[in-house]
Amino acid sequence: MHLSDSTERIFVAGHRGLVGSAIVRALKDAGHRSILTRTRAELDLQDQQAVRHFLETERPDHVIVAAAKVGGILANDSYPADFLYQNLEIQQNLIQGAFRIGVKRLIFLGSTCIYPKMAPQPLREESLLTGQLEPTNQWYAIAKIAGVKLCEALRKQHGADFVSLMPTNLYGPGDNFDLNSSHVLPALLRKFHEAKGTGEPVTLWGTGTPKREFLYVDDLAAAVLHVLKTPESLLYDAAPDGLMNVGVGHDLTIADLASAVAATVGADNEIRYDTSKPDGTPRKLVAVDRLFALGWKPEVDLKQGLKRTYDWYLANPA
Ligand code: GFB
Repeated sequence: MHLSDSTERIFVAGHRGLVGSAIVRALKDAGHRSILTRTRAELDLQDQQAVRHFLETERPDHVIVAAAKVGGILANDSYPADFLYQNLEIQQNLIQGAFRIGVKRLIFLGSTCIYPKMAPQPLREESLLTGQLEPTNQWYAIAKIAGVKLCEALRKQHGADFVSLMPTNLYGPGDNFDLNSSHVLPALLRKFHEAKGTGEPVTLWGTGTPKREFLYVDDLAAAVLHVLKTPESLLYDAAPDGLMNVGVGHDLTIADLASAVAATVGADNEIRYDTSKPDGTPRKLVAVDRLFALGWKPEVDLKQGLKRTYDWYLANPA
């Protein structure tokens, strides 16, 4: 059942991450005061007994699964076992645990890399499991597909109101700027910032030709809140299988992203490409008709979002 009252208890798993922290901000801004959070030291989400105990004791009305092992293309490719196993454990403990205590609604967050590498663009929810995955992130994708299917199965078998949101590539304040494990956008902000005024070239990975779609994380948080408040009949009319993409509806090449980042930072360094690094999937623009039909729209364009993220980076040196 949807969120209808600001006193309902909402557990945001992963509240210190890019996504979870934005969701907590959005909930607080909307006047919600019963927001439950636990740090990793307080609650190990890979520990099934601990998660069950926490949920049975705290009895949240709603659960948002924003906790996950995430990273950019190189991290995904380098630590396949971690990405597969940790995500399976975290999501299974939370989804099954939430089901056992009968939460009103659960929102499971994943990523658009669940769709086949060569699926028609824009990627529709119906393309799930119609082809081969992108090899660099198939491990993470398989875990997330299992989560989507567990939510769908619990709904089919038991009528659980569990829904899955698949955001496109996210960025914003609180992002990871570590060059080995980050996604492309924070990596480029850091690379151009550090190269600015040095006359040194900036080296990008791959060929610069893949296209990506970027969603500002506060827009995702607004989408989560919007879905949390949408009555069941409307929600499952728009998404009969309980799966919904979240994106902006347009993408750009990594080379064009680099130009936009350079302009934000005020850098004019030469750009080089290290083609020994992977390109990943050529394109993964998502179809957002389902969520748009429910009345949500993104508000922060790439220029504004880059500026806000760069300002955050400057104010929060690593
Ligand atoms: O954001 P990113 O790491 O992940 O890379 P994916 C996107 C594109 O940017 C790739 C290129 O073509 C990279 O080769 N790129 C260029 C760079 N320079 C850099 C750089 O300095 N750092 C990084 N990280 N990339 C991830 C998945 O895929 O996207 C995850 O691995 C998840 O599972 C996430 O789905 C949203 O967009 O390729």
